[in-house]
Amino acid sequence: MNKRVEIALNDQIVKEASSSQFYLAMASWAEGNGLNGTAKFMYSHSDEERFHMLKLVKFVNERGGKAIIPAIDQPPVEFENLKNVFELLLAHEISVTESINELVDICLQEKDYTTHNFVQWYVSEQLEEEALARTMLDKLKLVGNDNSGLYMFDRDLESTIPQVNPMNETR
Ligand code: OFO
Repeated sequence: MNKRVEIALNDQIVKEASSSQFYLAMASWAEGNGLNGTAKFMYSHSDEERFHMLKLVKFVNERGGKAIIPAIDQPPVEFENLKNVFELLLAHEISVTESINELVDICLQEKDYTTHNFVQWYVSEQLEEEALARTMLDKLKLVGNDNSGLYMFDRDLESTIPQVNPMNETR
């Protein structure tokens, strides 16, 4: 496997693993604050990110590279409020999209079209995740500080959770 592509894929493994831990921290915070819908959504999102990481690990190893399982910085323990959680989620997803775009660029520069093809899955995934985060934030802006609105937002989130367990997805 092309060395530069391998390094970029391993960097992406770190980002996906960090995303998983970040959303796990959000899930745990939400659970501790009685926001059960948000907690379920974030637990599920954390699982999805772990799946994104695993998909990269397997791809690197199957193509003759060496996947490195990274240590991860501790995510925050406390969040200001629900809006803050979704603001951080959107900012995080935007930074992951930038790094996926960087990865696409490296694949093209190195003429690694197989990896380029593989990475397209992540390009679409980021598009969906950013759109979802923006929708959530728009809703939260409408709700403001209204407690009954926040209650309904949290309750509605339960039905937004993907029904399919990403860990069972095949590529
Ligand atoms: Fe891995 O999809 Fe977002 O971060």
